Amino acid sequence: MFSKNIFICSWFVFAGIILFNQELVAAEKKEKILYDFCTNINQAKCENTADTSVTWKRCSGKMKESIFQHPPIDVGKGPAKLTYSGIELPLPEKGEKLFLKLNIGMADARWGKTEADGVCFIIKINDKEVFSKKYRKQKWCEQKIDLKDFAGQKVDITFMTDALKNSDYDWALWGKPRIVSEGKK
Ligand SMILES: [Ca+2]
Repeated sequence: MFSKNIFICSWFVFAGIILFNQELVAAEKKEKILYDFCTNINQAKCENTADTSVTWKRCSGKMKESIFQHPPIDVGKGPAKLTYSGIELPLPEKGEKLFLKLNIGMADARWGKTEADGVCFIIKINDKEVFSKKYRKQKWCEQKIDLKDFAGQKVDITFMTDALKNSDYDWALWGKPRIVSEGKK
């Protein structure tokens, strides 16, 4: 009887894992990428930065295609800026929604005794701030910004990193930034 119960329990766990994985696959399928910021970086205007480039740096050991954006070494110069102009956002079809999706994180590095304080990640759309977060972890943090207020418009999108009090190890990453529609399979 005991071994029979173990067999039944194992079967339910196995079935649960299968169903869970199927849901993950379905969730992935729902996302349709409309604009990839890494691919189109040559279209963007880059200002006031120590270094901005597309990269595959690690964050908590996990690599993602990313935009590396280091603010100026001299914090008095203000934030680094990367502006994509004239992006045409479609009107979503019934049952769909538009989002700007990405991960933020600081690239892996041994900081030692430094006073590294991270950066403030900022996104503006047509000069309106739609995202702002101070962050210093070497760990991906997923973000999802609803673009419903901008659907059907031609927009300028600016990614900014502010050094805060110092620029030590301000190895800021925008992981896989992209505009997507979600909702339909
Ligand atoms: Ca900093």
